[in-house]
Amino acid sequence: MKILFLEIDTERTWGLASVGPGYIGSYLRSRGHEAALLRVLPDQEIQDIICSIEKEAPGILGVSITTDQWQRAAYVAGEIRKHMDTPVIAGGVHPTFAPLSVLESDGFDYVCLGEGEEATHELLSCLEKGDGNNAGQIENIWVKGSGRPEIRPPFEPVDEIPFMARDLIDETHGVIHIVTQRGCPFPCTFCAAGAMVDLYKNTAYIRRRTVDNVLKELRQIRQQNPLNYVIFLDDTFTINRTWVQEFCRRYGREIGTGFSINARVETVTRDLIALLADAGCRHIVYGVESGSPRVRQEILNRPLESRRFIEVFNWTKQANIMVTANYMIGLPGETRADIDQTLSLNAELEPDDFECFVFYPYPGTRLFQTCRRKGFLPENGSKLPFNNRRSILNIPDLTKDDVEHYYNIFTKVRENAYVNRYGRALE
Ligand code: B12
Ligand code: SF4
Repeated sequence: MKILFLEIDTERTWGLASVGPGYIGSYLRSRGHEAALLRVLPDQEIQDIICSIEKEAPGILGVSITTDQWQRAAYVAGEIRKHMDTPVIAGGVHPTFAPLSVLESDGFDYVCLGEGEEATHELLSCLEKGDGNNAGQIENIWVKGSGRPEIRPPFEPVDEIPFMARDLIDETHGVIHIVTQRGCPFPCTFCAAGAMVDLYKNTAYIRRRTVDNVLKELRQIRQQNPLNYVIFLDDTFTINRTWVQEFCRRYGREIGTGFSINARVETVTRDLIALLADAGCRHIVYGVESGSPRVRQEILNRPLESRRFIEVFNWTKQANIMVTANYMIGLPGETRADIDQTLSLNAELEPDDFECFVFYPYPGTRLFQTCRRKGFLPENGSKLPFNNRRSILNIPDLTKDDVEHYYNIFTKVRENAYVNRYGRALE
């Protein structure tokens, strides 16, 4: 059977399509099915989308959905359903943690909770045999109108998951994206990665590929395509020091192409950063989140001294690695004074670049529950745009206008820093 994955672009078109379909498509192909990708552009007419789907003639449509993509995905799937009855399955973080709203929406027949490789394979095999009525027995697959399915154990051993199908994630210019682990062991209250671990009820979801397996994938890519730069997508690449040390020793020798990672300052040392630099690391993105120790400890569950960030940012710059900081504003319980501390910490850190996101409560996360319990979430919350620029929360001490005001300040600071550094305006 053929699955056509729809990548729903929102107002910002991410260079990379969702990685979930890259993995599922590859697994399905290894089991004799077909898989293709269709990018649905933000302003694309429905008729045009339908024509493209008809040309592909899939047996099923698959949509990977983050909360940012949800509203447009629901609209597009609803419109598609008016024209064709091809079954549609949704997966990814949003359907996993808000499955009922997805199943209540007209365009979706199935939701995949958690990992999708084996579950999607079993569903396609069932549909191919005309045995759709039995789909309700498949672990992880929630059929519209049926009860919640059981969750199967995570895929093991993780090295046996087929490498991602590159054509399904829309990579360009030889910039290669690699995932080396599934799950994250940290308990950050705002993040859906931790929620995935909760779904599996223990840490079994957290698995890392061997260094051997990761390098094998890179070598295989290099044989078939240009390999100009590697972006490791893992939320925290530096979780396991021994793994990273082995990786650095071998990557530098066997691959050597420049790469970037995401990290947390708690997980690195000066020596590890030097090793990463020697192996070819050019850029590290650190989640700083807030400059206020109180916010980090009480709201985000990331107790940490501010001086640790300063130290690690200095080590990173001294190793000639570009450094980006990620911040969040508009958190439940945050005050204007806290956000001022974030601005001050940014001035001290002097990152090469930073991103400031307005906080949105993602389903499945602890802060989502907090916002609901405290009445900060508006009734129509799930209908408001999730664009990480304007707050949707009704927080007594921090109004939406306050958050917008600070978002504009961060934007100005970023633009000015860019002009000072590069002598030209940020595009
Ligand atoms: C890589 C990554 C990206 C990549 C790719 C995104 C993607 N959807 O794959 C890029 C750079 C494009 C990206 C962008 C953004 N991201 Co991002 N990203 C990640 C990250 C760090 C890793 C994802 C990963 O490697 N997954 C590995 C694969 C194997 O796991 P998976 O994606 O869960 O897929 C499995 C299952 O979910 C399921 N599945 C997935 N899709 C489908 C589809 C079907 C049909 C089926 C059946 C099953 C299925 O099967 C897959 C294989 O087992 C996650 C954190 C995390 N650990 O999930 C955040 C995360 C997904 N991102 C997040 C966010 C918020 C964003 C951004 C808004 C930027 C930002 N402000 O941080 C944008 C929005 C992108 C968009 N299009 O809307 C949030 C999403 C929360 C939410 N509820 O929406 C996450 C969870 C981090 C967080 N802060 O909580 N991101
Ligand atoms: S924010 Fe980063 S470190 Fe924290 S749980 Fe999410 S992925 Fe892990």
